[in-house]
Amino acid sequence: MKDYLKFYINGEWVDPVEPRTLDVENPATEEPFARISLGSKADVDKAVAAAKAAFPSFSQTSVEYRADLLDKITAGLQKRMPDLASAISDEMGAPMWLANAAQVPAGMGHFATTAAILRGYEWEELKGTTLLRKEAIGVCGFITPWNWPLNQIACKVAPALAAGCTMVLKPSEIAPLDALIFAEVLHEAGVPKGVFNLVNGDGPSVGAVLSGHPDVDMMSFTGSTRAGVLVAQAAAPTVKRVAQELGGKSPNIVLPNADLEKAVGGGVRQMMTNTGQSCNAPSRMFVQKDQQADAIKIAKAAAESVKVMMPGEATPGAIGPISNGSQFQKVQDLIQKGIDEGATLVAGGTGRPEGFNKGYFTRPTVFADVTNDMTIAREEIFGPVLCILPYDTLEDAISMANDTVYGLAGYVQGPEKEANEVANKIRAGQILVNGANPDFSAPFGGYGQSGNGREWGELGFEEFLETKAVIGYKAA
Ligand code: TXE
Repeated sequence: MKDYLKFYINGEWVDPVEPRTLDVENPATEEPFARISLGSKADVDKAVAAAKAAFPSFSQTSVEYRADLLDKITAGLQKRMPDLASAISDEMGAPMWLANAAQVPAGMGHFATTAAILRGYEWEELKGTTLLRKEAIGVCGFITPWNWPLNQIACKVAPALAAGCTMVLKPSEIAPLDALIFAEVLHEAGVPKGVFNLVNGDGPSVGAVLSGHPDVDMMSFTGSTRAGVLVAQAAAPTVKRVAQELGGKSPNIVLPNADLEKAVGGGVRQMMTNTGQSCNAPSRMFVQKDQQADAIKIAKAAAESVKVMMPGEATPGAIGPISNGSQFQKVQDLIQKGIDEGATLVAGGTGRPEGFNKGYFTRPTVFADVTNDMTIAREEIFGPVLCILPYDTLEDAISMANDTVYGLAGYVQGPEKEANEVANKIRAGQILVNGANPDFSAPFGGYGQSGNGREWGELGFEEFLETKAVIGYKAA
């Protein structure tokens, strides 16, 4: 058991105002292996005060200075990659291969992409005698979850630093350890004191206080729609900007003339990645009625070929446990609900996979004959569970795809022309055509209850800017 009891405030590692601790559990063993402190309002006040004091000078630093800082952070993250990968693996159960190949590189990617955007960004635009000027929004509050922990921190911190903002981060209390290493990297890179602050804690005590803090100008939240609404409610009386990246139930439309083996097999594997714990996971697969039997055969074989392994031993493609006990129970309950509501269980099911008697390991599961009104088609499961829904016509598929409260991502498989047309009809923030890889320079964010605003790339950077209009402007 290791203690990580300090917070990073005003450039120093400090004790919490009131001692209160939380054990961090390894989801593969169900054993606590580390302890963090849980912060309180007094810690948030200290961190926000430090960020507020640092803002006037940091926001006036040069673009070159901040771009160089981002480069130094990228180099620092690269150096600490082994530590970051094993912290993420221990705290949320990512297999080491995935932590090394995706969890850490995704985080680093945001710093490199943002540095390039910053170097080419036009901060002023003259329209006649009106000057439009971009300025940093101010002090930002960040609340992040446990499923892609470093990625979700980096995609907020990188653009905020680039913009000249100062900030307070509350990482997930379930996966807080990578964030502490991240803070060390920022410190070593020379981020000035007070610019970046970290307070650990839970949602109701630290997250809610940060969200409602009068000296915080913007909140950026990633997590459940439930908590995202609470953040927005707490933020409303102080009229701050609120960016929300929330849940999803993303459709994956397999066109009738798609390569079925590739489309269905690829869709299953993508669903299982990170043990199904990605907000943009393609969790509802639409397959034409006549192709059900073939698709089910392919999906069954693909799901059964996904190995479930201990994170440290997992071979590429294998999945680890679900990240925490309450999420494990939620996934188990939803699999049971799918069975109870009459969906056909094609692969997997409730209970742990063979060979496991502890740890939050879950069987890669596929349901067929799912209708869009079933609970498993409506609620975000956030586990390795795929629903296959049959459709008659493409119009039916599109209308079912859009019949959801969410709108984070969409997927289309099939010949380009038709796939592009379908992509235009899906109401979601990001559409991936024919197994495309994520693009860190493309905006990421949702329609509907999947959120507000965009992260990643230039649009993600601009979320941290205010626009000032200087009217009657004449160059002096
Ligand atoms: O998330 P929470 P949970 C979805 C997914 C999952 C479900 C529940 O469906 O099954 O959410 O997961 C902080 N004020 N996603 O309960 O509670 C909390 O401390 C301020 C989707 O773990 O939303 C943590 O830092 N903050 C998702 C963060 O919110 C509050 C990623 C996320 O935790 C708060 C994770 C409050 N009142 C879960 N309550 C995605 N979009 O990627 C909690 N928090």
